[in-house]
Amino acid sequence: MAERVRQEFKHAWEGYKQYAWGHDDLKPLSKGYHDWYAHTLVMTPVDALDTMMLMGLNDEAAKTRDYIANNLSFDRDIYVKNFEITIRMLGGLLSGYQLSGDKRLLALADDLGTRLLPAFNSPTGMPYVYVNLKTGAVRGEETNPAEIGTLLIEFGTLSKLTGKTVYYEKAKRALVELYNRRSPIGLVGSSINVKTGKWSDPVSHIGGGIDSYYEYLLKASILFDDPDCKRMWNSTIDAVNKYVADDEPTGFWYGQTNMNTGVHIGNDFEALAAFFPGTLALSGDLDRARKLEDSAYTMWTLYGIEPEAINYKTMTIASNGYELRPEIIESAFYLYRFTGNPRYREMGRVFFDSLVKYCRTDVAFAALSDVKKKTQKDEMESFFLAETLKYLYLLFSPPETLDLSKNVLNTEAHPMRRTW
Ligand code: DMJ
Repeated sequence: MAERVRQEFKHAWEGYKQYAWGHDDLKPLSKGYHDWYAHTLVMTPVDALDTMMLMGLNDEAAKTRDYIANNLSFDRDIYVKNFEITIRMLGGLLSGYQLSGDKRLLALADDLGTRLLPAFNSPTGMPYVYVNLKTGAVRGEETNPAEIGTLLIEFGTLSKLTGKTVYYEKAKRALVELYNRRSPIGLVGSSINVKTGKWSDPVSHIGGGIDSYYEYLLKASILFDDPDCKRMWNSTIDAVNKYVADDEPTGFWYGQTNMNTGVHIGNDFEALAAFFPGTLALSGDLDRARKLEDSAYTMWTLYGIEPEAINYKTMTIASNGYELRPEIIESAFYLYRFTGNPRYREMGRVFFDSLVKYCRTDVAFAALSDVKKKTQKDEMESFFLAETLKYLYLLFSPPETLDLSKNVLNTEAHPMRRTW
């Protein structure tokens, strides 16, 4: 199975190289390319580099490192999304450096980190959504917990590897400022203003927009042995399990809850929320992790591939489409590592077979706009190579391929190794 996954990685990578080389993303149906901004940031190669290394595609990885070192420049007059560029690019450069020792990647990461730092210059210390890589100008004061709280693994690692403490301090302060604005019952909402520090949407959940905030409280406590993060994780997970978890006849789920009152207000579960069994497993809560992964698996098998969101009371689709997302596979990987139960590899085989059956194209893989009709759309996000195929590969590979006692994977599946 690992070899089959590796072959499919090569298939998608060859398609990217042939039709989109040097650009951010491949368009897998029209065989063109898409750049996020006015200049390419060479996103797919940076995001995919450590997957190649873990798969032992060493010649390809060496060529890709050379290309990145010679062609990637952050000296661009573009407003980038701090969160996305941090998790994909900063994370990819740092793990690429740690796996190869190529100092050119660390230099690029340091340059990028410096250019992203002005994002934190808000009155609260919580980052603006966008920052201009050349001028340091910022925009976007309405943001969410994920975009504020999913930075410490990357900025913290950059601090540890460069000796520049400012990166750790800025990202940690943002995380703490967010945590300090939790409600009296310990929950965060969906939107917050970084200038005023006031919540503009009080709906609490574990899905997109909050998801990786929880993940980084736990992972930063592990990677950096940071007792503040551990304390914040402990109190947060207690509140989430008390007010957001929902036991239903259809399974164990997490829904939507008002952050102030604790009143349950919605029954949607997103594909993005399927990262949570993995985080629960990493925290040692195998009981909830197992139950939630079983629920997510039901969601995947409803139509043979995972919808973007369902209503878990009615088991009907709330958002159609499959974006080639990794989360449910990531959770199967953690559960397999921590339980050794072959059930999770069986799930992985089902995920892989669905991907090949419905998303594979002649040149790569395509997202779906409709999981019932299995209609493909012209998108293959870089996380498909960074995460989806990496977690599948790791699920079927021996544990030495990635030692979880020495590595913490960022939210884009870039492994950070505690070398300090
Ligand atoms: C990835 O960029 C990351 O996993 C992020 O945390 C959520 N969205 C995508 C994958 O679905």
